[in-house]
Amino acid sequence: MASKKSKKLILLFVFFLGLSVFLSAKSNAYFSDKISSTSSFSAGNWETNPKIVINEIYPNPAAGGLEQIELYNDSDNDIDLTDWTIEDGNYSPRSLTGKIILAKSFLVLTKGSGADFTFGLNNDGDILILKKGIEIIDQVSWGIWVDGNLVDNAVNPAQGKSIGRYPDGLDTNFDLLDFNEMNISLGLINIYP
Ligand SMILES: [Ca+2]
Ligand SMILES: [Ca+2]
Ligand SMILES: [Ca+2]
Repeated sequence: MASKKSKKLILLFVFFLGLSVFLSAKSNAYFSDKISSTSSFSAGNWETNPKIVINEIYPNPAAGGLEQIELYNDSDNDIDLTDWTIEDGNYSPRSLTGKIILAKSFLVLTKGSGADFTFGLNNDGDILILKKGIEIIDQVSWGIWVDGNLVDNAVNPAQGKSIGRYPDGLDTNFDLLDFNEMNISLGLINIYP
């Protein structure tokens, strides 16, 4: 009698043990699915986000030159910049609608009335912000521009020189390291100084 009862208890115990293992495995699997799908989603987001960067900045042109900005498309797809904007520290965005940047290619924006932008790139420091809608895709500060973290600002280029990422597209989000003063190469690959 007693052994039958304890057998029953053991069976019951084994049943609940199995049930709890099953449930925890299931919830773990669910949890890990959720985690992995979340992380792959955000990784995917980073991957599929258009990998366009502000690649070279020419704020202090040689006499007679125009300020210019080079964008670089570090993805394998051509990207339509409709609804994209670029702005400097005056935060008056200029539309890039109608422009297309080809895969692994450059797009040069030139200052001038009727040209691509009219804001001035301050020689002693400024910020450039590239946006897709309201989403910031890339931003770069140089010189003395106060962006909350002066330490990582890229250097001011001398007159007639630019600052550019080397290699093209390098983006560690630490402008001082990503950008070097270099000879201008607007529309062309950046050349190490
Ligand atoms: Ca300037
Ligand atoms: Ca900064
Ligand atoms: Ca270049």
